[in-house]
Amino acid sequence: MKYAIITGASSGFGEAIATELQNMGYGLVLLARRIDRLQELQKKLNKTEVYIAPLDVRDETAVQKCISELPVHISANIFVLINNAGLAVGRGPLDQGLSDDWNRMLDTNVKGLLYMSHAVIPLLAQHPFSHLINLSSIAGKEVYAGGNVYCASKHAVDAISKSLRIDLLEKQIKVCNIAPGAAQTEFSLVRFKGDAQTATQVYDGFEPLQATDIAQTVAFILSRPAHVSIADITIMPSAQANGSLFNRK
Ligand code: NDP
Ligand code: 8X3
Repeated sequence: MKYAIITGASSGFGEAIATELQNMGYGLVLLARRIDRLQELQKKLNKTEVYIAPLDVRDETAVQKCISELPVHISANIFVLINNAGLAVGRGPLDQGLSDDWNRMLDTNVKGLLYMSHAVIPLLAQHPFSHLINLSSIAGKEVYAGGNVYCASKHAVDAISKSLRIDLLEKQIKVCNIAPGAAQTEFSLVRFKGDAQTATQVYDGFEPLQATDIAQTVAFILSRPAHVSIADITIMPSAQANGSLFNRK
């Protein structure tokens, strides 16, 4: 069986991708900090083998330990890494921002993605035409008001995806960068630190993407023939033109 590792599988895109990949016949390695959420998901995903482990991707030692402790039948068959774990914390002018928020975003979105990639690439390299998929954002393509550090972190993901495509060319690992626009998950609730009203207002007056839209995009990427590499996908709600322009009714 082919296995896929998904970070940030306890919610939103990661959870939806896990469901989609189960339906495609993959075994799953699901990682996130909230192990109770992963246990619930493991119960639901009963059509395949699901290995779960608590992991904070910001902890380099924990990342290395987690990957090195995978059972051999899984570690020998890793065909997909989805670097999905990430978050925005706060939104506003830089001079009014908090360094703790910046550190959480940069440590998770950039350094966590590097730690995971470094640990898993040797496993992917055992299988020609395996996939490394990074969740960047429309915020990795352009900046918007108040987005400063989050946008910087996702621009970094975009740059790392491009660099990995060069670094992994000879290893025959396909690298894809996905850049979604506004999607209704727990993302805004996290960004606004539990303020549900402000989080809901983000999606006022238009139909946002759902996590399943991203999961179906991942399924499309993974189902291309070996000679086809989907390098970069920007996917937005129909009511979104760029990082900051929405057609709200
Ligand atoms: P959610 O908040 O619903 O999910 C985020 C996931 O990341 C959770 O499973 C969370 O798990 C995990 N996570 C956060 N920090 C860590 C950490 N330190 N270690 C391990 N896991 C962590 O948001 P989305 O599903 O929307 O976001 C998924 C990705 O997509 C993120 O990278 C986000 O930046 C990106 N994105 C989101 C968009 C949107 O509009 N929703 C648009 C474009 C990109 P736990 O808390 O259990 O650790
Ligand atoms: C999440 C989408 O527009 O808030 O990456 O940056 S946005």
